[in-house]
Amino acid sequence: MALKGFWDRLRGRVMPQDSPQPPAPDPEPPLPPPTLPIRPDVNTPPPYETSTGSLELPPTPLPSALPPAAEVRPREDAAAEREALAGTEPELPTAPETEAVIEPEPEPESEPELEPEPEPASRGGWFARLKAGLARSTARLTEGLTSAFRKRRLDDEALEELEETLITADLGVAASRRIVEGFRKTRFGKEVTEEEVKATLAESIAEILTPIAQPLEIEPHHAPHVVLVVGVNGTGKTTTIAKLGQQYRRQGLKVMFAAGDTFRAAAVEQLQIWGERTGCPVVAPAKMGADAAGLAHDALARARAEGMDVLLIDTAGRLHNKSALMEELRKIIRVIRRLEPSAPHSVLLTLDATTGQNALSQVKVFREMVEVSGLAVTKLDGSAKGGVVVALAQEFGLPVHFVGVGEKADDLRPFAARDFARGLVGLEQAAG
Ligand SMILES: Nc1nc2c(ncn2[C@@H]2O[C@H](COP(=O)(O)OP(=O)(O)OP(=O)(O)O)[C@@H](O)[C@H]2O)c(=O)[nH]1
Ligand SMILES: [Mg+2]
Repeated sequence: MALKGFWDRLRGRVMPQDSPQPPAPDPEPPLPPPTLPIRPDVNTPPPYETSTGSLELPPTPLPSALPPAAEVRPREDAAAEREALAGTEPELPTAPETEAVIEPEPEPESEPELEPEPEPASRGGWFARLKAGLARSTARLTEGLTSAFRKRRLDDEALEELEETLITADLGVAASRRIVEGFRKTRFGKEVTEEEVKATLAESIAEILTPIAQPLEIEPHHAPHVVLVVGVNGTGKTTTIAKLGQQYRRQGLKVMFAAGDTFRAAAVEQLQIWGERTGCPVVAPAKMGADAAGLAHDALARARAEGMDVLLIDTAGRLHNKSALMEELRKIIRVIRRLEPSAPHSVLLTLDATTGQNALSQVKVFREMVEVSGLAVTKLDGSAKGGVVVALAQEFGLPVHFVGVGEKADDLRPFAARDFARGLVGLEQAAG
């Protein structure tokens, strides 16, 4: 109960009243035969119930370019199913634990045409989109600056106001202090214009962000490079996988998706639709509630057999408590290491920028569960809290690989520190 309360607080959500504990789950089903059938009927969704009553994050108030991820299982079912996961250590499979199905890889001639990359080689075009995406964060930040710095001397009072503005804009206490101390050292007592303050601010922010702006290097010699994507429900795991699939395919890599969120039919379907759109085969559970670790194991075996360069594994973000989620994620890792001891090669945590400071707690909790190797910060387009990226950089120093500024496959870009910093304070892009 205490853990449950903690988990809900972490998500900053008010959850529906707990359901009574379900009866003990059935013993584990017998193992299926070790070979994986190719199932051409994978597009036929299994019957499932949908409801929209207990979404755990508010819907993003933007036009949806995606199949909604809103369907939620009754909590009782989830709890019962997860009890099995939280139980004693299962035998590691010598054969896959679940029957997985894979969409046949599209014939080359029927492969969906990837849309041409928008604004090819146009860094300026992308910057305009980033800046537009950050507009709400910028507005919040510059509102405070305008009142504090119109043609005035940079004194203690002004610096205090600056610090407050930065904290209000979600940059966090430590980063805000660091920035203000920089101002104190270089500008104290001088007359400053708002533009000068913005330029210096952008430089200070870029300094904090530069060390963590690191691309996610795919190492094709891993064949495949396995990326486990984790995060609280609704933070953008599935969408980010789709966006990454599209990008890597454009780079000429062979990419496979694994629908490891095995408890929601809608989650599996969402990934399958993205697989079709981006031309990435999807390994999906044969039935809802199948073991996620077994599915990941099967997916890795398939990805190897089919010479994939990248395997992106989707995971559930919503479990009835923290220990159940931790157990599931750790089990996935244990089981895929049976096949490939160096996997997963990346553990990507998705964070929803609209949750602001809550993103910091999410990083802490997920790092207790798994070895998070990098972050993707999504929904910067719908957020007034883009400053949280600076707080994340200051507090954890984890690489930020990508930022998401929309729901479409092209709305994910590598994280560029200087551009982000200038966009955040509302300046034009720096030359070079
Ligand atoms: N505006 C905006 N919306 C986004 C972005 N990334 C994801 N979304 C939307 O956020 C919603 C949730 O995204 P999902 O990818 O389904 O999130 P998830 O983490 O897989 O969620 P669960 O499967 O429920 O755990 C979807 O409606 C997405 O279209 C982004 O960068 N910007
Ligand atoms: Mg999902």
